[in-house]
Amino acid sequence: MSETVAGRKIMEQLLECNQQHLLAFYDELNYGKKSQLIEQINDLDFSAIPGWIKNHVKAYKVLPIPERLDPAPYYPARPTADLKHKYHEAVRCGRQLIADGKVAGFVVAGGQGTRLGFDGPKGDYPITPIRNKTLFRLFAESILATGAKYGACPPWYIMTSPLNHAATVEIFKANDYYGLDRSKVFFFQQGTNPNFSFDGKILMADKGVISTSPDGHGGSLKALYKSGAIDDMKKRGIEYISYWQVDNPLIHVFDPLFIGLHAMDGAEMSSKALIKAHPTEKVGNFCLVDGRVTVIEYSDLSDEQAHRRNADGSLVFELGSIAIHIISRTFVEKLNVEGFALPIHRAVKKIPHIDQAGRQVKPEKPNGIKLETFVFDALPLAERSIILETLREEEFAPIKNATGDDSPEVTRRMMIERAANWLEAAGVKVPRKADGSPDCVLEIAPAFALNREDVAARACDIPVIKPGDRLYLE
Ligand code: UD2
Repeated sequence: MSETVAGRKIMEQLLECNQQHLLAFYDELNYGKKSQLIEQINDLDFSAIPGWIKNHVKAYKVLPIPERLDPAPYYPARPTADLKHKYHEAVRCGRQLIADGKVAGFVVAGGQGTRLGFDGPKGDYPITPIRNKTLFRLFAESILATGAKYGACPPWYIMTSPLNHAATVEIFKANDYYGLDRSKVFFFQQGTNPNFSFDGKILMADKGVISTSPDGHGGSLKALYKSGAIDDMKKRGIEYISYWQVDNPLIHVFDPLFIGLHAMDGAEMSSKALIKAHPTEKVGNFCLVDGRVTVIEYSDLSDEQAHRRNADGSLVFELGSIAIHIISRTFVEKLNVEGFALPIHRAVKKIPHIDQAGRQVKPEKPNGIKLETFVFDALPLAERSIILETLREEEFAPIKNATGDDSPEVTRRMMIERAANWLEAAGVKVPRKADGSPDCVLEIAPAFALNREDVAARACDIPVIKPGDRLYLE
């Protein structure tokens, strides 16, 4: 291997980073496996590896928390009197942008979903309360319904990772793309980072395979560009990217108000936020640092900061990040053309690998480090960024765990509750139990309504609901 010029260069790079063990079993590999391993090694970012090992693997360099943190300003979920006109205009603007084909959907679906314990891409998880539609189907139907409502069906970009790319594409094919025009569905894979042992060695998954993990949802900002998705958007005239996570079925995939406020304010990357349920809720906190919107992890906020209150009793840092964004296409282009790097976050994990003798090891306790970047860390890079408050019951019920908090059971309950709220707002009587929860199972298909206003417009199509009924509206 070291006899060719290319081989010598690889050896030198590995030696410089102290990673020559990656070739320990090279001579035992067949030709195909040898070239796959060399390809993987060539993909490693040798300029970054020494810094990662020093700052994030062997030691943990805590990112400095700025001395001065201010609460980030935001648009409230319900407009104050002075904002009513602006919200009205923003909705009009957002609707026009969707109708003009300027907005694309973008879901990040490259994660492993280990906590849910579901075998397969999370987007294939069946979730709706009556029809058991999967997350992917629900999003696809929402996109189709948007097309029907505004006369222009937005394209959909789906980020996968090497862990689930083939399976995801197969699911779409098997479901005939859920009725979407397949030329408007664009899959691309995010990048990966190597996994490290605590002593700074890259782990091997097998004799010819480096152990890697997806590079975090922050990797989407590079992958959008590298994959050609941004070029594709440009050709289609897309200006705004509506970003959401695969685990949240309550998402309003294209919210005219949010899109309109972002566009009217000339923002580059914007976010939706929730008022936190309690001071130390485990979500990122929207703060203002040097005038720029920044998300500070819950674990990085001091106890005093987390509990600090305003005179009216509200929390000073009350806004939690829920991973819903509008991103201007030109912002992603600018970041990539200028060259950018997001801060690295480390996660201590159990990582299966082979040992020095080539034996498979399935660790019982954490044995290594995965490195990721987070998409919200791009917010301070934006010249302008707005935040719009949304309501938990209206738009946030992620599926993270098999049971308990953020489980499918809770999500389904919230889907029924939201449907009940929308129906009641339209004047429909919904039977409720003594504890206030709906005494019926409800599912509103996106084709019937995308939001409460759509329900109101179709109130006369809704039958009388009796206790114990199961009602599917489509
Ligand atoms: C994330 C946020 C948290 C809150 C929450 C809302 C972080 C660190 N925290 O928590 O503040 O907003 O979401 O639900 O992000 N994904 C990829 N590639 C990756 C990793 C993740 O596509 O390499 C996708 C994944 O498929 C999912 C989303 O990103 O759609 C969130 O991933 P997660 O479940 O790891 O995020 P979580 O729960 O730590």
